[in-house]
Amino acid sequence: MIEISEEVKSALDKKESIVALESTIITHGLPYPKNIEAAHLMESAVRKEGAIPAIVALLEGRIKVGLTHPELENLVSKESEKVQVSSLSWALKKKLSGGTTVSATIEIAHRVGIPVMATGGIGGVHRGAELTFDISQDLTSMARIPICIVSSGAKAILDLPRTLELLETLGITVLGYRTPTFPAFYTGNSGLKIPMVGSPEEVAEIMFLNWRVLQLERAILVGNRPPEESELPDFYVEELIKKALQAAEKLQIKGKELTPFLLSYLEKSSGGRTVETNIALAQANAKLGAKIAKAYTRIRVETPKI
Ligand code: PSU
Ligand code: MN
Repeated sequence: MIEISEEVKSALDKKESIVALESTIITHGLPYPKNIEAAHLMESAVRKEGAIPAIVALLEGRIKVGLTHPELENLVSKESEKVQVSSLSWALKKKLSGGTTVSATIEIAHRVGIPVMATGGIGGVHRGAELTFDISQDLTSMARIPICIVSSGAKAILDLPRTLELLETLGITVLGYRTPTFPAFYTGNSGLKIPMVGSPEEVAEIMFLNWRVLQLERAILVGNRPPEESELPDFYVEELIKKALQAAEKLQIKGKELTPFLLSYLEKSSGGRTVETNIALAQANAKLGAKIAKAYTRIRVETPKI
């Protein structure tokens, strides 16, 4: 069912380092044509570190790992679905095209043997989830898929303290990359303390310990602060988020439409500033993902038996 591009296939055969990239950020998270630019920037960030990028997406009912540039153009040029793991089989049956969320992407990437995925910010517990029960499938997939996810924490539109609590409940290892607190997507510091690591090698060793030694079948989340120069002031972001949430409530936006609606509202109300930050951090996460993938490849080569 999974079609792997020639480049990614050859990288898998040669045991080279690969970074999976989710595609809902492209189809639903960022506006056209910035979304294509962002995809290219993420891919080149991975390549610059000497790893191979693999955008995962659905094209006319086929699961693709490693979109070619014409396929990427094809994906963004038409109506596309937001495909979570729960709607994957339905989307395949209906021969749809769509962006795969973190949840669907990690299930696919893990199946083909890619140990690292990068995105902007994972989904999590929405604000007001005690009433709506809106909690992202990203978390439940992370609780069962052993893959390293590099992100700038969870998206700021969410309830970050509750998201972190749920990550803990699910037994997901959360690490701050050179930071002692959970990043808050558009800003670097949520004030929520997490364990810190200092290098890609250290992350790779923890991946090895979790999966190969302790046999824990769960994701590892590496929180990477957004680049300092692209951070937005937190009071400014918070004001915009409150307005976005009010608008969503008024328009009765729910379920999987909520996150894309909020992100697009923030883009418009900030005059595009949130999109610039989102692209900058996604690029930085792709770069760190590549460094981690390379460090993990080195460990795997050094200990071939395990
Ligand atoms: N990171 C971004 N922008 C995005 C996403 C991540 O910078 O749009 C996407 C991912 O695909 C993630 C999804 O899985 O948002 C979460 O959606 P939801 O809250 O509906 O689970
Ligand atoms: Mn949801």
